[in-house]
Amino acid sequence: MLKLYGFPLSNYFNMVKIVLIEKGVDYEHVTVMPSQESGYLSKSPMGKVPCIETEQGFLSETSVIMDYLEDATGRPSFLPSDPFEKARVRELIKEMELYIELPARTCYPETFFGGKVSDEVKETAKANLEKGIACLGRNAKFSPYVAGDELTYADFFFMYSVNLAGSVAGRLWSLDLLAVLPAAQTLLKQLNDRESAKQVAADQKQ
Ligand SMILES: N[C@@H](CCC(=O)N[C@@H](CS)C(=O)NCC(=O)O)C(=O)O
Repeated sequence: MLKLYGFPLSNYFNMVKIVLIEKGVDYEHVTVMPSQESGYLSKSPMGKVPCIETEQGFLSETSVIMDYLEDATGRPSFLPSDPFEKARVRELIKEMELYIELPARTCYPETFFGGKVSDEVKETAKANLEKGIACLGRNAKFSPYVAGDELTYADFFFMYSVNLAGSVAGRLWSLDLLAVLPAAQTLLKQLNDRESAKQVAADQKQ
């Protein structure tokens, strides 16, 4: 059986977990924290979570795991069959990761973990986040889903990444990051209403 390594407070872990739930794939959860110990680095080369263990070996990097699950498991599919539309989904995921998730992440220590982040880092993060959200606004469709009328991996990435970026902006700068994207707010609510999302949220709460 496929094993999913990670912990329920990790947003990346939850992106993979919701895909497994939505696809009805049986899996075993192995609770691990990110680690630089050699035992874990042999599974996840950067020591990050999540990673998965398949019959052939380990895989890490969330978007890569999503692609693997798409190819290795049955329906439902969360990628369009048309090559261009498929690439568009991957483009949206890459943009969300590079230009929203990663800038927001530089402020996670102060936002979520009681730490302190320098004003310089915060200013850079704020400027980059605003650019990243503008990029999403230009490139995503939100009609109603991120890439158009079908639920795709971009939605699973969006719901667990952009929501935390929103928390960063709200807590650090009293800024409503999604104010400029009302359709994104509607979609976030809609995605969070899915049974799979409720299960992820319940496990997170525990
Ligand atoms: N690019 C990785 C990022 C995963 C990631 O950053 N996970 C966090 C937990 S949410 C982590 O392991 N952080 C520990 C670290 O960066 O060393 C992916 O797509 O899976």
